[in-house]
Amino acid sequence: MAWYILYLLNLLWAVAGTSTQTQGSCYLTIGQLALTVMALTSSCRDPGNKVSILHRQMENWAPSSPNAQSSTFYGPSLAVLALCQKNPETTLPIAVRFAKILLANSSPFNTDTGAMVILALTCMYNKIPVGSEEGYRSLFGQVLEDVVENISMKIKDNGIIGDIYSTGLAMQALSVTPKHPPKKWNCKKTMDTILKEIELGKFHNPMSIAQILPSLKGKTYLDVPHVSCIPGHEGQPTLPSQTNPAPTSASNITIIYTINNQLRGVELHFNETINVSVKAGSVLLVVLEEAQRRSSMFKFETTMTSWGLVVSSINNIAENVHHRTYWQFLSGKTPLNEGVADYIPFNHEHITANFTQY
Ligand code: B12
Ligand SMILES: *[C@@H]1O[C@H](CO)[C@@H](O)[C@H](O)[C@H]1NC(C)=O
Ligand SMILES: *[C@@H]1O[C@H](CO)[C@@H](O)[C@H](O)[C@H]1NC(C)=O
Ligand SMILES: *[C@@H]1O[C@H](CO)[C@@H](O)[C@H](O)[C@H]1NC(C)=O
Ligand SMILES: *[C@@H]1O[C@H](CO)[C@@H](O)[C@H](O)[C@H]1NC(C)=O
Ligand SMILES: *[C@@H]1O[C@H](CO)[C@@H](O)[C@H](O)[C@H]1NC(C)=O
Repeated sequence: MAWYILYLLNLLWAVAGTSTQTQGSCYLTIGQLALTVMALTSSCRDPGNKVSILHRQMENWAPSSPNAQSSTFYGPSLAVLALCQKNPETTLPIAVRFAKILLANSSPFNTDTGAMVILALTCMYNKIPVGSEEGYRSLFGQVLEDVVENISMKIKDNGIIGDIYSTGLAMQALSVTPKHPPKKWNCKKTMDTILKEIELGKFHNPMSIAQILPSLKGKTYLDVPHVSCIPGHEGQPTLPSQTNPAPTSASNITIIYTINNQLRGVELHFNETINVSVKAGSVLLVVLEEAQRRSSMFKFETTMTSWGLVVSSINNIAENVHHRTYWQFLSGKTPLNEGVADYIPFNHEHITANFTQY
């Protein structure tokens, strides 16, 4: 039992370590710093001065704009959660300011972010120091109620909450929140559907496993401070042996691949399509490589992240956090719910990479 959690947190820790290396050892985002603190705590290591650095960064944090997209609150939610677990009293002013910003924001709801907000503010709600103003309770309670209502509207008939990759975080959120969803949540149905998706092989990305595991084991990120740290009990988890099935078919399929930039620099706009032939069962990344091999117009670059490779630039147009631009991938008109290194396209599928804003 325990090693599952250890495995998860070691994984998070390893991931945190990797991103430190790729981005230079002194630059971590607020969210990465928060994940590092929680991963260290739960693998029985001392986060040292990282907690006070995170505290200071959150004191100076402000949303990128008054109408910032919800997903930009994901990292700060992780920070409030990590700080709340370490010291709820000193986190109070930070959490109050964060809660007020959330109430004032009206951008479209994002399930992953909503789940993380619920975990963070539930931690605060449960740890409001005795004798504090009643106002804190009602502020956190109000935000929790709103977000729980929004998340409950994302519960589908088959139990999936948002999409399959937000369901794990949403399950954690719904199982701890003091505010009850207006729509009844059938936890067993969600669990059954997720187990089926796992059998179908949808959870092979290590980060997707890390985010679904706690819910399957009846744990949440709120359990992080309660991991028991007995010296000498940090046994190595046994990793399952690799069971990749041998590729069965060597036949080729054709993918119609479009790259579209109507956003950056009028004189740089382009809308190009190419037909690419790849072996059936290849991931989308192979399609991009084949397109690049055939035409310099389809040149692209990738960046390594916790979820794997992100396509950061195509035809010299690069994503930019300050402009909130990125390359969104679509099948027809539907955004993909996996990255290029995981998604397996089907024959004659029309894949578009569209330069857009979040
Ligand atoms: C914010 C966010 C984004 C932002 C990231 C930029 C930013 N600065 O905020 C934007 C909008 C650009 C984005 C893009 C995409 N995203 Co996104 N994203 C998230 C979200 C909500 C939070 C990530 C975060 O802040 N983590 C906290 C920080 C501290 O950790 P981090 O490791 O530093 O975070 C980085 C990575 O998560 C990375 N990243 C974000 N999304 C994705 C997706 C993929 C496939 C990869 C490899 C990396 C990656 O960007 C983060 C910032 O640098 C997660 C939700 C979740 N459950 O994790 C989804 C999530 C990771 N994204 C997802 C997807 C599908 C995508 C897209 C593929 C969507 C699309 N159709 O194009 C694209 C990537 C396309 C490409 N060019 O390769 C899925 C991944 C599922 C999977 N099995 O692979 C998630 C889980 C959402 C979901 N529930 O479906 N995303
Ligand atoms: C709930 O969703 C609505 C509609 O997407 C949004 O305007 C509102 O800001 C969300 N509320 C919270 C607290 O996330
Ligand atoms: C891009 O090209 C496709 C056809 O190749 C066309 O259907 C689409 O409307 C074009 N989009 C823009 C924005 O020009
Ligand atoms: C690409 O394939 C589609 C059908 O799959 C076809 O209609 C189109 O003419 C092809 N384009 C090129 C440039 O080969
Ligand atoms: C099959 O796809 C590979 C790339 O994966 C390509 O090199 C090869 O030329 C393709 N074969 C045919 C017959 O198109
Ligand atoms: C592509 O991005 C542009 C710019 O953001 C946007 O206007 C357009 O609707 C997007 N197209 C699709 C199919 O999402």
